[in-house]
Amino acid sequence: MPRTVILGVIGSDAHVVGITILDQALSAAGFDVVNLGVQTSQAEFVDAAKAHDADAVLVSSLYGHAEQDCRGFHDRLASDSLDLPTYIGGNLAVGQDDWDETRRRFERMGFTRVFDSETEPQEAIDALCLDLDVSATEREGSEPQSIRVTT
Ligand code: B12
Repeated sequence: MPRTVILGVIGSDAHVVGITILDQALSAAGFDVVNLGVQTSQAEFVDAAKAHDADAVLVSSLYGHAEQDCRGFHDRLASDSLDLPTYIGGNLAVGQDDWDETRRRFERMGFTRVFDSETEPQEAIDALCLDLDVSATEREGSEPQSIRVTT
């Protein structure tokens, strides 16, 4: 059965290229992707997860305000009884900082997995397959994704 993932860029962030690539890669790998696009509020993520009976929520943030945009996000999910893996990825802090500390900060906020801006789509696909118990048979036919844009 296809797994449904909610994907979007949180807050006032308008960087669209990353989620477009993730959407294409996840769709090609057999996931049903509900792409909420850019400038998505916490409420829109939660409502979409509920409406689509989602299996996972993938949050993207590039502009450096992820921490403030995600504050209270997991409380909202919990208050709607949504217990599902949540991933966040992108440029999660302002400027250069210690990645391990950034990762730990977002894990403490409740995210299941935290990805940096060097993440290849295949890493997210592999993690989803693991976290959602997608069997090898179900994965057959989905080619490894090597889509990459260098800026
Ligand atoms: C293009 C761009 C823009 C364009 C965006 C156009 C558009 N509609 O998309 C414009 C010019 C509008 C823009 C504006 C701004 N930008 Co800009 N922008 C970039 C730039 C050059 C490229 C981003 C991009 O498209 N990358 C290509 C895609 C493929 O990569 P990606 O987005 O990183 O996504 C990949 C990974 O991060 C990862 N990923 C991303 N999300 C997720 C989520 C999950 C769950 C997973 C698993 C993985 C994952 O997978 C993706 C695919 O491989 C980056 C610098 C850079 N080289 O990254 C700056 C950058 C992101 N921008 C930056 C800034 C500061 C801004 C502005 C605030 C500038 C300003 N003062 O106005 C505004 C914000 C406007 C807004 N409201 O969002 C900073 C952010 C700094 C920070 N975080 O510390 C950067 C890093 C530039 C810099 N070095 O300072 N920007």
